[in-house]
Amino acid sequence: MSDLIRQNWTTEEANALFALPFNDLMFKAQTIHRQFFDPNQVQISTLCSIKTGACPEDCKYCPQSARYDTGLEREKLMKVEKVIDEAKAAKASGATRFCMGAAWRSPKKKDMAYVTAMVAGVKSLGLETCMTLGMLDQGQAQELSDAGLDYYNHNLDTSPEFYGDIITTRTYQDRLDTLSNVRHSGMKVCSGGIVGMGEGENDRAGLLLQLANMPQHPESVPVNMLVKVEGTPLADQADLDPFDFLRTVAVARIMMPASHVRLSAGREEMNEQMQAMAFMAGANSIFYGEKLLTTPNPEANKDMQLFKRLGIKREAYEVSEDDKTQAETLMTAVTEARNDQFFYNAAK
Ligand code: SAM
Ligand code: DTB
Ligand code: SF4
Repeated sequence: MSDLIRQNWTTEEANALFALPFNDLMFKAQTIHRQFFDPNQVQISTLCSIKTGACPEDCKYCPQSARYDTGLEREKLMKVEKVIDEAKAAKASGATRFCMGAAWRSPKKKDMAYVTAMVAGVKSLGLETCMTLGMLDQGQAQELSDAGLDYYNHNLDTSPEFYGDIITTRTYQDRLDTLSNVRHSGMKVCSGGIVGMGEGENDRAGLLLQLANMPQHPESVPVNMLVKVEGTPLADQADLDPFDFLRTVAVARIMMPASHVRLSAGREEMNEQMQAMAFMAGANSIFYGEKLLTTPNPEANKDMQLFKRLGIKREAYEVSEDDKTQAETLMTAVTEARNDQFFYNAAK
């Protein structure tokens, strides 16, 4: 394994990377990027909110928390059939991964049958699957892994030091425990954070240190720029200097050289030059499609035009025949085991 991939980063090293002159940092990030990836390929994932709003947690950035009046219309868990239709549309527009998100603290026992049916259904279309459902215990992580879920997204969001300013209803350790359960279940880990919440550069370094010093780096690292939503406590947060966002992407690339770094929420507020610079800094994944979970994202054809202008190709994904057969078998088992009422009617 390359000696560039390591888990013993120090605070001083992370701070020193952030302190590099911008051009030196960009050059270093791009140089490392080219040793691990084709610099002209970007992976694309489409998000789908399978359960929207009314979340009991108090994450200060989030439009879906029941504690803030953001005018968001709450929706119950989506029907399995509808989720599969959305996944078909995402596939037709060119996405290779379908990421399903629920505004839950953690899934309830009764939810598991529905979400595992969604995994099997989406996977049998030949898409990679990802879910973000809140905290998981070891049993729930195993159930999702056994259903064929490829990735689980659970963000650390920020540094341990700044975390308490943003969320009080679950601890940093709770998040680390979920990530450890996901890793042990055999699923791939997707974990990153949000910048622009009023944190300092040391907090951005602190977040990346946590991620890069895990026993194994997350395969996927989303770097979100805060989407300021009216009604949330962070609605009036001052803008982050765009160069500080780009520095965070570059340092993520350097500290986790083989991980996909995702240019995530916040692209709607970025111009195309800034997005191009993020790809130069080592970002090689985006959320694709008009909507994130509840807020707008650039239109799909605008992204395709940008890719064309930059000579960027979508990263291909081929589902293995074994995986496809397993998903189809699971789908048959799920549909046979449950009557149509269960499968096709809206879940409670
Ligand atoms: N409820 C689950 C949880 O929090 O684990 C899953 C969904 S939650 C919306 C997933 C992630 O979206 C959060 O961890 C956060 O990093 C990101 N997010 C939510 N609201 C955001 C916002 N306004 N701007 C940027 N990122 C946001
Ligand atoms: C992640 O890191 N960002 C995505 C995904 N994981 C689930 C979510 C972004 C949400 C932005 C606010 C919204 O649309 O509700
Ligand atoms: Fe709930 Fe997730 Fe939003 Fe936090 S980020 S309020 S847990 S939906």
